Amino acid sequence: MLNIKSVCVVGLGYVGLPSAALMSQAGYDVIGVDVNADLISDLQRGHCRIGETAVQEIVKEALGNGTLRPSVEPEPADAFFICVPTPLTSDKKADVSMVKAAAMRIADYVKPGDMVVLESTSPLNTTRDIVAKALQDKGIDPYQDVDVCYCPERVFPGNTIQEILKNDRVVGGLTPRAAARAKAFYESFCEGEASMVTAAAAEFSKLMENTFRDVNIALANVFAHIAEEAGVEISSVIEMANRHPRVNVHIPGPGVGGHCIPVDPWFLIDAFPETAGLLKQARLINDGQARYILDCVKAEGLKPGEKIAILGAAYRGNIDDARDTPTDLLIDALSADGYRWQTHDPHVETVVSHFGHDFNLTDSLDVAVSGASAVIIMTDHAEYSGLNAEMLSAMDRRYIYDTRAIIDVRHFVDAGFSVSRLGGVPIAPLALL
Ligand code: SAJ
Repeated sequence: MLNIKSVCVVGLGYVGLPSAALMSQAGYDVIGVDVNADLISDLQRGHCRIGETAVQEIVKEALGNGTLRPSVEPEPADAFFICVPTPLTSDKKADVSMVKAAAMRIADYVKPGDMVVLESTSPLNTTRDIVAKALQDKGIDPYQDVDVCYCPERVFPGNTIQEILKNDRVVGGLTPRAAARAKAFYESFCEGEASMVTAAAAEFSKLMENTFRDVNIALANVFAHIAEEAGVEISSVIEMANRHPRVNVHIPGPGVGGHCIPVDPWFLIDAFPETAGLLKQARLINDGQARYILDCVKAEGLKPGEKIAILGAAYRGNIDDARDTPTDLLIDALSADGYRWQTHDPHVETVVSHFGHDFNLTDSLDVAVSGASAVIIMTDHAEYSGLNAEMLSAMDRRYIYDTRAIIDVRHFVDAGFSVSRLGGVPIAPLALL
């Protein structure tokens, strides 16, 4: 039934490239395709742009032994995988143009008996209305001639290889035969179990997973605001609440970044505007965190023109990924209110602002904090949990806002700093003795 020896993976980003390398490691003959000619020539020279060591190792091995061949042009294969981005347009709609372009490109190479799988996070019915349609337009019947599926990735950046190998998957077929074939394929190189559903159910499942997280993070952020108003420190309360066997309050923070969670709920909000009010509210709460934090900092008496040191450009801790980082929203708010800023990150080398701002990125903590009137900790990098007063001695004024609750508050208060923390500062003893 599987009948797959060669595969063509279109889109060699954070998901496509490691997936292609794992398929080649499992014995498939893989051609990896990307429209970015620079990326392809880097790969042809054996250079992998993804920083994760495990990804680098496996990609280099696959390139080295010739089982993964990078190219700007697709080739005939037994199975095709589309792993291209689906960003948001400026009016918060799904931009599926890259899925459409990829589907049209591979349609020239697909022959009867092949399998075509969409992995990109997509609005409901994209597999049917865009991928299957592109095949149909070339005279291929997507229900009879080939097997068409939607199979979303569930990768957590920073642990990509293990996540691809171990996580269960949802395989959504346009037909039961297509779902069964995709299940057999994924289970041939992944340890997780693949559940068979319709393509639309798999598309919905992916959007539901990330929306669940966004709404729960928004709830935690609202709890943090309430805690501040009520004068109760949030983290100890969350810890207590989570001892209930059916409660899992998430962690409040500076907002939600990354390429998926701040994006995917909009696919549902756009398609179901009347029904998805809660989802929109959650999005606005999470995107409003940066402004909320800056207003707290301003309430400490900081004047426009003063310098703020931002610690962290990555969207979460210990990764070099700064896509859709909440730091960009903070910088936009700082810029609107006339502050100066410098951003420190030990992992991130480059970052692109949605608003056209310069992050003023440095990997020197001294440079970042020198002359600053405030430090705002945005990312939970391990390096920041070890901060001490001496490391911030170049500041002009001793004030820290910790959005991630990771610094040793007692140490800084004893050293003469004033410290704010999202959800309140735990100065009083937590337990009643
Ligand atoms: N965050 C909080 N509080 C929390 C958890 C996260 O503020 O309690 C923030 C993080 O700091 C970060 C953002 O949310 O800015 C998103 O981070 P994340 O840890 O939720 O995960 P991502 O975006 O790196 O990966 C998510 C994962 N999806 C889910 O956990 C449902 C991953 O499995 C998906 O594969 C990935 O999105 C994706 O590609 O869709």
